[in-house]
Amino acid sequence: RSDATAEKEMTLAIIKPDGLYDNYTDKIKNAISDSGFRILNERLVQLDEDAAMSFYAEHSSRSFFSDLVKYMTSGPVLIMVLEKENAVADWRTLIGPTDASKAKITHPNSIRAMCGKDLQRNCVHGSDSLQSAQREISFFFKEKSPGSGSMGHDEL
Ligand code: RTP
Ligand code: MG
Repeated sequence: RSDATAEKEMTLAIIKPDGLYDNYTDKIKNAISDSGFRILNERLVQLDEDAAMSFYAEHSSRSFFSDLVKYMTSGPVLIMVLEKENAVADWRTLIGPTDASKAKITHPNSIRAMCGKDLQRNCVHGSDSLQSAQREISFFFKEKSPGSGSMGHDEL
């Protein structure tokens, strides 16, 4: 629906270090707008180890956690708040499955098929639920009281 009563939803998208390094920003942003999302806010940041660990805290006990933190701190990332009806689920669908090498076969039109490489280097992030989206948006965009600093988010 596109009528004024349609419920908009917000989700958090990240272009990960490999996506920026390989210059996929414009292609990803085109896919975002072609799919009806609006970019409400964006920041280019360099995550430090603490920020990456805290952002992906749900995975702290996984064997891939330290590799994930190394990957996410290996270069700048572009953080975006996307808005659309059903934004959380629709962004997950648009990015495709976690393993980009499999996405190339099973979801060839997905963003991860376009710009990802493998299970780790999959070029984009998407919130996995409405609750995650709210946590992740405030993680990067919450108003900070003066003097509270900006832990782990070095603005570029
Ligand atoms: P994301 O949170 O970044 O949107 O990715 P996702 O939901 O599709 O996958 P998730 O299970 O949340 O994993 C987070 C990120 O960790 C890296 N990963 N590495 N080596 C491995 O086994 C492995 N598994 C996952 C990926 O970068 C994945 O996106
Ligand atoms: Mg996830």
